[in-house]
Amino acid sequence: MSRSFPPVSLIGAPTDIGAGHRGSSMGPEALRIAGIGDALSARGIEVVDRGDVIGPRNPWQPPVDGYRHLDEVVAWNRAVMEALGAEFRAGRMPILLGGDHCLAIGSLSAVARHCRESGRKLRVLWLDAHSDFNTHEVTPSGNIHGMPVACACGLGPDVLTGLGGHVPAMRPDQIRQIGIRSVDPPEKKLIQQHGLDVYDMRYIDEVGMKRTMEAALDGVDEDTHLHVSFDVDFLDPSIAPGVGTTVPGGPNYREAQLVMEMIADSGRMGSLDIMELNPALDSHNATAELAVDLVESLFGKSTLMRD
Ligand code: NNH
Ligand code: MN
Ligand code: MN
Ligand code: MN
Repeated sequence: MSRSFPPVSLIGAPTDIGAGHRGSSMGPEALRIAGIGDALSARGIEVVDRGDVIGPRNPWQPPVDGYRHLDEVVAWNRAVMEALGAEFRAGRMPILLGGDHCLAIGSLSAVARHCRESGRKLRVLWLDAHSDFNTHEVTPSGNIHGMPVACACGLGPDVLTGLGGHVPAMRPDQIRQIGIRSVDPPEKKLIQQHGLDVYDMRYIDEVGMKRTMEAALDGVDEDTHLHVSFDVDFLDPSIAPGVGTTVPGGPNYREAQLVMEMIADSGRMGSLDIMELNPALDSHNATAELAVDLVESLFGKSTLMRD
């Protein structure tokens, strides 16, 4: 099958403001060096690199009231939300190059707003080892990269939950989490209370990745905007060491390719985050190169034999 993709805009957000390890601030440049722009152009996609949004430096302070760097996180997310919003208004597909995963608060706010304004249905695929559903009351770390899904569902400080002007930005039933294998005990309670759909590694091991993705994509139709939030720590650390919080037992190379291919086959991806890549912990940019390889599949590469 041949597909056409809308024009793509790359937007870097070079910060580790919400993480517990320094270094994901170098993620956007590592993805560029791994050739993300050329890889997409080579697939016939019109790509513009908008450069980086800017925000405050990381003061590397301990958490206050369960949040580390809340003011700075707000500033970065506002910048991300505005940059993505401009791309949606221009009819383009934004790819956010993180940066740590707290920046998904800004991208989810922008995507939710785009869907409200265009009357489209929203489906978020959250590819991650972690659920990122913590609140300041229960967080074990104070790191806001563990909180973006909760914030999008209205659990969090007003400055973050209200970023896009509509609280909550989305409902839990619009989200599917895939690859989960590290959830903090009180976070698990919150997930159960809010009915979040989690396809954890146990589920994937039992039913297989194909059926997992069929379930996660069920109900996606031509009116659906699919947002993919790809935390690189989703991948097994044996193939993706360049992240701050590795968790063993993740999807292998072939499973990850299938995830991307099935998303491509849906034809509905409207926006993408590539988050948590940490070049300071990587080996010769291998994790960045793997991320680019997977992004090519997201844009239809590995299904060429099925044309
Ligand atoms: N759950 C932990 C926390 O909230 C770790 C979150 N780390 C992530 N999330 N990388 O994707 O601190
Ligand atoms: Mn994450
Ligand atoms: Mn993670
Ligand atoms: Mn759209």
